[in-house]
Amino acid sequence: MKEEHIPYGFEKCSSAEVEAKAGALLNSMQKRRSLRFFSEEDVSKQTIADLLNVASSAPSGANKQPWTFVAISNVELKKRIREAAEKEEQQFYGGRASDTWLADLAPLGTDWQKPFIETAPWIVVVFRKTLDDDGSKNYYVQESVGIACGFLISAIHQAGLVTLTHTPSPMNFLSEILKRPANEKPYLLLPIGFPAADATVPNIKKKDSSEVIFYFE
Ligand code: IYR
Repeated sequence: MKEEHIPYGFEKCSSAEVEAKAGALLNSMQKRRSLRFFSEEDVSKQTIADLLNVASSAPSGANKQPWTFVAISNVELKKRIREAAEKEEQQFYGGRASDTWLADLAPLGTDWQKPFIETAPWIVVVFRKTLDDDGSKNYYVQESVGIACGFLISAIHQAGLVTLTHTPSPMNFLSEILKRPANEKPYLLLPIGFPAADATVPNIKKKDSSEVIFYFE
């Protein structure tokens, strides 16, 4: 059944303002980096709630919002998740990953150890809903949840915090530890917090825009 349409309430900016806003956003977003070294400094629950509500405002297939965000600051739970993630990662780095994959990861300097899962004040585990809670179909689930996570990563940066997209593989242990129902599958784990005072990042570069952006005018 078609819903009533209501006015959008758009606040129009001049093209000069639009250009200035886009430029400022580019400048800000180009400073974003995936961080692996976190401070133990606390982040308020209100902050996390606001960021997760930004993520949950993302567009999704048929507006079904096929996601669940589980935010964890509980120390014992973070420890259990770290231990379970490291068990999987030990196997990944110790033989499950192909030599090509490990060679591709080498510039990042990652290994099986994931201390950030415990150090960061919050970790958020994102679940994708293969089916909705009422058993109805969801659409473009991977795309929708990916877009919501993009919103979240961007919001975390805009709020002055840092994160990392961590994908322990396989990550079914997250469903068990966090007691999620069978229609939800773990999608991504994001530690959220402030960077450690001595945090470093690998000296890697993004592709030049000429390699990734093409125009027809
Ligand atoms: N899940 C592992 C491996 C890993 C895989 C990719 I692709 C990365 O970009 C980074 C890491 C880990 O988190 O270390």
